[in-house]
Amino acid sequence: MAYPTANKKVIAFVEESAKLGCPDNVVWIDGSSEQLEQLRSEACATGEMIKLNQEKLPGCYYHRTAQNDVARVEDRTFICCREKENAGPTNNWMDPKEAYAMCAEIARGKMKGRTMYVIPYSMGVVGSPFSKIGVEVTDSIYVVLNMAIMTRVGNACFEQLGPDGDFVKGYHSKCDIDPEKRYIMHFPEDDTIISVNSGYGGNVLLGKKCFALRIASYLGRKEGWMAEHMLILGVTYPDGRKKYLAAAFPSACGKTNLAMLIPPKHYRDLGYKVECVGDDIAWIRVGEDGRLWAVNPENGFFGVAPGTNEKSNPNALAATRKNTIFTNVALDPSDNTVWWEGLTKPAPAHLIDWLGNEWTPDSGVKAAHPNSRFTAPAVGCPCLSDAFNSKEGVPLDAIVFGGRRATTTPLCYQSRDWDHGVFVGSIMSSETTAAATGATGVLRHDPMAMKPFCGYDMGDYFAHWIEMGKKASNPPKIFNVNWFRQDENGEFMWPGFGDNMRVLDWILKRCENAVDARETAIGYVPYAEDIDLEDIDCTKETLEKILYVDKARWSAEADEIASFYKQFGDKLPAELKESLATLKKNCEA
Ligand code: OXD
Ligand code: MN
Repeated sequence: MAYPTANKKVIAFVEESAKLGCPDNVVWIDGSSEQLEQLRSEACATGEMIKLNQEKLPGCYYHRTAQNDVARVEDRTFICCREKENAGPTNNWMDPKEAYAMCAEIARGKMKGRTMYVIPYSMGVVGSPFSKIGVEVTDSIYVVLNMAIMTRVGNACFEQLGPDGDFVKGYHSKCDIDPEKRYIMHFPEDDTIISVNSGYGGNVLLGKKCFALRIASYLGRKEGWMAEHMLILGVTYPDGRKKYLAAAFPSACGKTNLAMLIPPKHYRDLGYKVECVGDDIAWIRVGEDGRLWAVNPENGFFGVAPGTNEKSNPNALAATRKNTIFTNVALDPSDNTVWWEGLTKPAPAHLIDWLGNEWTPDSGVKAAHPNSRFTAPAVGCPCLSDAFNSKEGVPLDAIVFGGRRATTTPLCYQSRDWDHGVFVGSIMSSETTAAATGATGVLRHDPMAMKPFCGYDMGDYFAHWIEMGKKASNPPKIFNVNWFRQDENGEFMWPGFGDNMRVLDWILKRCENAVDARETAIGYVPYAEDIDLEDIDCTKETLEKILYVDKARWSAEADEIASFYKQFGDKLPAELKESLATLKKNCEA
């Protein structure tokens, strides 16, 4: 057979994969629109995808996953490094030999009767010093078509790889979508990922969480850079200056909304603009200028559909109107379009829900799955930054951490310095969401929003963060935000969405030393009068409340952090221990 690459390692990987899965055919994805169009037709012919109304939603398709396969499976996700200790206390671990043998057993022959597709893809702009190449083999057309949106796919990747370049190997097989045999396995020491028995995006689009976070975080530590679960956005000022920030939030906590924020009217009238560089993942390096530079390695948005609407995120909605794949949302049979909770009010009178059942507003169930998704090309986003395709990335002025916290954490605070900022990231906790299987709304620690995505020992990861601060002579300032504070009646106290611009404005002013702040037990908190409250549904009194630092609560939080930290043992950097001791002391003062 003639191969589209002379890279022997790629050929060997594809041949071994075919030997294992025993597909009827092997098809190499070249990235051409003809080939992708052919695959769309095939997927529609078999019912794997449904073609939507091409006038209202040109290039858009619909897909349902199996009912038992709708979110990331953190309990079945493993880091398979040789020493268990190196996976750390927050990851599941399996011995690589055992894991390879188990996966081979599960996957053997499961591609029989199917085609195996070989997807060469680049995370990052092809040819950028940040970018890295992966090859995913899969028996799913849905995966091919999603990867073609989420990454840069095609033969140019082989050109970049050359005859003996290295790449990340990804083996995906749907097998029987058996939840008992579903495994998402990472072999960071071998640049390898194996995913079996799932068809849900986060488990099978191997460029995303598996490569761009779990494997990349491991590579980043080895090579001196960072892979983070962060959006990247740019703010353009009325005088044309641009500032960039990266922000880490746990899954389904509004990263896509923040990344595509539309500023309140009076900011727009003055000429402020927010542009999106990325909504989920940032790869960050130290530049020659001593600043941290970030790129978004992805090429599309795999966003949570419910809640996305003309008001909450018109930019994301616009991005989904063309060339998008919708998964597990509801179908509107009246015009063959899609619907999800929150898209319009009231809901349509009749839909087909994500399970394929007839649905009416009084059915008593959700029409779209809470973790239903759109896979939309980044180019379709009206506020996409010019820097999106930049090979160098963008210089960061600020790093922001945030979780979903009903109490305790104020709307915003700034760390005292880089090391204290690493502490602030490490103590993030948030209520769980539908993005992963398991109970939702449970408060859990999620340091830097990386708990499910760090490919090695999290204690070493904290140390790597401290190290990066030393390497950067001019690092970004670090902040924490919480859009989710609730009052006694469980109502959100901050309106969020576009109004979050007011907090970003304060953050960026702090980066220029253009505004004062109150020094508190936890760091620098805004004075209420420094947050712009023009035309907002939030009073100064409410703002004072959500900026209040309750020392008693923080003292209890400090005890909680101490018990969370115990699991890291000697790996916990001294800088973090010191910050914790300072917090406790400040709360008692
Ligand atoms: C995602 C997630 O899909 O974090 O981005 O689950
Ligand atoms: Mn994410």
